[in-house]
Amino acid sequence: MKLYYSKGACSLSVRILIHEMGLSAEFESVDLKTKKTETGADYFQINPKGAVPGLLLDNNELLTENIVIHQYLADTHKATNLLPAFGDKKRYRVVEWLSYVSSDLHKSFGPFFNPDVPEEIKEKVFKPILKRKFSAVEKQLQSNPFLAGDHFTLPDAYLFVVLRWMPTVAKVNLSEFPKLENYFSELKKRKSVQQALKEENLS
Ligand SMILES: N[C@@H](CCC(=O)N[C@@H](CS)C(=O)NCC(=O)O)C(=O)O
Repeated sequence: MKLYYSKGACSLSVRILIHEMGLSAEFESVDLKTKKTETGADYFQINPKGAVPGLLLDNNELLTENIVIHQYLADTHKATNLLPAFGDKKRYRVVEWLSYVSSDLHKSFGPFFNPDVPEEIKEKVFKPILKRKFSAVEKQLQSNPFLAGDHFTLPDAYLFVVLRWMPTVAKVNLSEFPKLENYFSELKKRKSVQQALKEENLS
């Protein structure tokens, strides 16, 4: 399989999970501005949505959408530590958080990635929304070491990526969220996370 990714983008969560599961994969970077891949291919021809991640399967099908790729990888490799099996009620807690990270946390960064949104609007309108969304996660981490309970599951890989954007993209200091700050520094020590960061030349 091959992961189409962009440095530091949400596709980093898939790379973390690939290493978490000990899978082998090829990686091809995509310039999200020009929509060209590192081999010069037109990414729109590969993925009409133009977004990463895109996971090219061995049968040449392309799978898109973070939360679908996450579940596909865990299910097809029976990684029930990352995503409990069908029938296990805990599965829905994992998917619940996965959905929250994707649709609430990730998407709240949209205005901060957009250079056309004035700084004042970012500060006054979008930053409070972002902080409120992260406050719910801070609360969850007060009684749980990981998002869905006592061990690392799929949404933790995704949360790690969006937490990286807090100071760099949204200019929010993580010290405002002590549990999240501690969680983030613990995740940075994880082997899969370190390997993924190293491969994308990120600190
Ligand atoms: N709905 C997609 C969105 C993924 C997404 O927002 N990817 C960003 C990078 S973090 C991207 O490729 N943006 C460029 C674009 O959409 O043109 C998913 O959940 O996987």
